[in-house]
Amino acid sequence: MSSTRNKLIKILSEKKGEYISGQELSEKLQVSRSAIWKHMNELKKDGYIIEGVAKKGYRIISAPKTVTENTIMWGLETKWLGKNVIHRDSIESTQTLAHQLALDGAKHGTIVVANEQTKARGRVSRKWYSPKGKIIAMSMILRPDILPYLAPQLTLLTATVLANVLDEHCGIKPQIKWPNDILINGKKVAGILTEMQAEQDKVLYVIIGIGMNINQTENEIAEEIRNRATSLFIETKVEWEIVPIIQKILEQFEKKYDAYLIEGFKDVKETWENYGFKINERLKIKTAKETFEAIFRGIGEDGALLAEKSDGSVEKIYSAEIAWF
Ligand code: BT5
Repeated sequence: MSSTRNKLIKILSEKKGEYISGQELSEKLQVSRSAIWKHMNELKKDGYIIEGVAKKGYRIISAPKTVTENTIMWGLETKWLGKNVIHRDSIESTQTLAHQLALDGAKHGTIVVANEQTKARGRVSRKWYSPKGKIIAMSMILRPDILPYLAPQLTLLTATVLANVLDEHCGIKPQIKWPNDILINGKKVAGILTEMQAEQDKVLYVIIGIGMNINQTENEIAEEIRNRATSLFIETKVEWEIVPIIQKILEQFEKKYDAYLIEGFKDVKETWENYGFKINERLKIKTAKETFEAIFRGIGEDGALLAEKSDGSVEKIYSAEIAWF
């Protein structure tokens, strides 16, 4: 997208539906009024509904519903996150492209979004289903000034953002299964994949991948996962617009992330535990070296899973799979 068009969307979105004259736009963007008119026509082709009224100027009535660079930026109220959007209709994995872009120097806050992924992955290279037009598939490139061992906290932070957005925007009470699954009624609706490039004591970049099932019907959920996966549509019987959900996620993430860097993990811990799945219940915990049963006592000040063993001692677990009975 041309940078002029980008700026045009930004200006129009800041006007929030009020008219802005062609003259003012041409001054702000330093292009002719006929160039403005051409850009408006291009936006209309993209699906924007734009009203042009003599002597008043232009205003955007509505943005298209499909996910594109433009539609994500239109009306997005962030300072640094999603100011650079890379969109693909179909891609193997937004995560893979995000790594390439980060290595090529992409800016903090760049996001990669796709309508479909053909080779998306979960943790330890598990398969992630990402069917066309029905899902959120997004990776955020971040360059946090934190020590590498703290990066898993960003996964927990992201989980609280997704849970909050489902709660506040969609009216759903989700749960978070440690560390990275978002569940509705016990079934997974979203997953988070955090990957990092770091030196000994410096994070070079972190990529947070978010996959969320939005509009799949039951039949459109892959058979292999049907008994344990769900979508917003299945849960609410409403077809959701994807762009506003992406925007809410970006806006909330930016706020929480900025606050986290200043104030630390405490607020994230509290919110996480509000949504925590199976807290104070017995879990089966499988780490790389053992499998044992314990009572899940929430998360520690650092985000570790707190597992109370039968002798009453509490162990901190940093990497494990959990199951229940
Ligand atoms: C995750 O892994 O939950 C992380 C998923 C991250 C996906 C995003 S999409 C954007 C970005 N680009 C990528 O390539 N990835 C990220 P994990 O905790 O390992 O869970 C994987 C397991 O979830 C699979 O083994 C399946 O059992 C299940 N699963 C696969 N697809 C699913 C889906 N669409 N909905 C719910 N569960 C699914």
